[in-house]
Amino acid sequence: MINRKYNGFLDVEILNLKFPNPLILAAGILGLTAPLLKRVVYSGAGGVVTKSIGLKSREGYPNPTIVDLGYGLVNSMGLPNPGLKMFIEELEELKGLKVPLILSIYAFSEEELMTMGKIISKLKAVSAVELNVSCPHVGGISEIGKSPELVKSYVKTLKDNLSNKPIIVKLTPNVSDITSIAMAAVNGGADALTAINTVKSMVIDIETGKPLLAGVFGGLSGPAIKPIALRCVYEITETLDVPVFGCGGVETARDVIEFIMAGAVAVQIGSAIARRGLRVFREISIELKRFLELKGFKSLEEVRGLAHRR
Ligand code: RRO
Repeated sequence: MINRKYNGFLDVEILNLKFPNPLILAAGILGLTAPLLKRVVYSGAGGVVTKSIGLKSREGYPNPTIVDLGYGLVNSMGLPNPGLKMFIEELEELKGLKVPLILSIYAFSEEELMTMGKIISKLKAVSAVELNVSCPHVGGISEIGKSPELVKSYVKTLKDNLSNKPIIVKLTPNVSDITSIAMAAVNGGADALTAINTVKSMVIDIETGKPLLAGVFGGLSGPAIKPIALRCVYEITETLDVPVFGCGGVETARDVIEFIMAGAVAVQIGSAIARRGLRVFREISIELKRFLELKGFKSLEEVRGLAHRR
């Protein structure tokens, strides 16, 4: 069993789930095994999102799969995962987790999603599902998140086949109007949104004159995309009254405050762990409390959406 202390006024309740703090592990980092996910919780995360899991296993792309540019990471992992049936063994070990566990999933067809929804409905360890329709460099997935019709239809299919678990839809920034995609997700039955997945990008090896990543295209994450993510959260929450998890370049308490002021209910943290280690969760929590105390805010709710005031 994992014992942890609650942090008082950093608590947030979203979708009837209690998060002891608003700092949640983003999909894709350390989310493939039960021991790693437990370590993230011990390190002070308020919740965790698993690596995206599909119905069938996938090897992912050959190396190199990640390039560190200093101001951000470009990854082209290619959705490596053991498939849902194998991953259930990891989830079995996570039943006693003291923070919400969000299962990230993807599907190449609505039939696959139907099957997955029925299986996931029975999984006690799963508090919510994050539907990934937004990986920028895996064909068959990236197209879903750019089409309002497909997003609505995929979300509805999941909704119809998933009982008793909220659905979060992770959106791509690689569209001209993210609000219309957000609206489609909500119309399909999404209970919350995550903004944003990585920004489609590439890196060239000037020695060979070829793309550096084996998958050619990749997704940019980290500090470079924070202003884009903030803009997306702001645009969505300006129009829609739906909980939005901010994701993209969160490294400090200042970043968290910016996302909450833009309208996010909580944030997800990924690349910062690669850059600073798992201590980011505790360090940001301490900084965050200090900020709230200093400014006289009694809770994060008082900060949320401040940037929308006119
Ligand atoms: O596995 C990946 O290559 C990957 C995924 Br599923 C995603 O959603 N976003 C990303 O940047 N990489």
